[in-house]
Amino acid sequence: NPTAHHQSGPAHVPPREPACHQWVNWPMSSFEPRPEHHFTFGLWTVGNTGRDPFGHEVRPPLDPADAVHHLADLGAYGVNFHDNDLVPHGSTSAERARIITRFRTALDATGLKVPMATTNLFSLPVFRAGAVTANDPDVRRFAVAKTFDAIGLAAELGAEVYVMWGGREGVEAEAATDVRLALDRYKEAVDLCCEHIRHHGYGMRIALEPKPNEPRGDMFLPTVGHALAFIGELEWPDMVGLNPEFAHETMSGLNFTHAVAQALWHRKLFHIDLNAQRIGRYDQDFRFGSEGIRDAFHLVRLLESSGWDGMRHFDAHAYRTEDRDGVWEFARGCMRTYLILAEKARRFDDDPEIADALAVAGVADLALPTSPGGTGAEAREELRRAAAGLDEAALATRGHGHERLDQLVTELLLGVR
Ligand code: GLT
Ligand code: MN
Ligand code: MN
Repeated sequence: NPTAHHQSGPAHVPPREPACHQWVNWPMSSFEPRPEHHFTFGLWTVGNTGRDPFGHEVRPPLDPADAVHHLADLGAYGVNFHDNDLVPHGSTSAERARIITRFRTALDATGLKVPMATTNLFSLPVFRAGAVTANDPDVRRFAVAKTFDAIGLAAELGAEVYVMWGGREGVEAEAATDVRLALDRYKEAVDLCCEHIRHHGYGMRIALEPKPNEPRGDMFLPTVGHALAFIGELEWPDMVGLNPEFAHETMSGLNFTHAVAQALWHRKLFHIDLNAQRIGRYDQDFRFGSEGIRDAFHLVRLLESSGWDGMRHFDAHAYRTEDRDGVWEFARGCMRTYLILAEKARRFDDDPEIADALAVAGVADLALPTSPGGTGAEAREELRRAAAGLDEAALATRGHGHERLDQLVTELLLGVR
């Protein structure tokens, strides 16, 4: 009787049972990161102090040498940095030398490498209206000179890839820039860096990193596609490629795997930033695979099946909820998820039912040329004749089995295959 129950008052409501969680004790598997997997992290990633636009730091700064030792213990291959992650802005040359010696000692002790380095062209107030695309030529000269110094530091520590992320290249007040001129200046800066690298014989390649917005309202070179087109206008296009980031293409609502595939197709994938991101949000830089696990799977499958021999770099950071232990859980999680997905990708290729579904979908037929005779007049005539003999209605009505194929992907990822 609900009325009686109501009248009996809260004192008679039985106390809530404590929630009981009986988790399976998952056995330790073989997904142990090792240097040969080529996993790398930035000093700014594991060293992220949890500061955000609304809140202060929640973790103390991480000493670069400590970062090196921890990453090596976790099985990473390398560590990357911005000039000022390692050598704080304004350091004297004596301080610079001392810092580098200490860092190099840690690298030598652990065998960790520095495959990539970059310049911080976004934190200093001087870059508030842009760095290499600022309207003020003095700011641009300051930015390019800082980049030359950072390239020198990168070379000193053996980096082979130099990343250019234009964090402040962009605008909020549209009338305050001229995009065509800004691109002239962007090109000028990249050309200057290429000449600088060539002059010193550093043998380094430059990887441009696109991002649509944040911290600027609109940023120049917003997507992989924009950057690929831009490279064609450079003085040394062969020296310049892409460093696409999972979160950045996803922020644009684009398919990151397709962006990476196209960069590979143009032979322009020089480096990659792995993390996780939900569409329509701020730049989240979450642990790899923590969002969009299917997208992460397709990406790993692409990288692994394409024979990508570059770095698997995680440009991500631990949640702000975490202490130092949580940071190392985060780093380990990025690498383990990658390895688990690589294993799933191999299983995908070995699964007979999936092979059958792929055959029904005709995926392998995409490798067959549309015009086997080429593009000449005779071949075009042949193509016409072949098309004329086709049964359009039969082609139009058949199903392609994508539902079954896609469900098989889901079941593989959910661990029931
Ligand atoms: C910064 C940015 C990243 C870039 C880094 C390289 S710095 O953390 O959010 O996407 O890759 O400059
Ligand atoms: Mn990011
Ligand atoms: Mn990045």
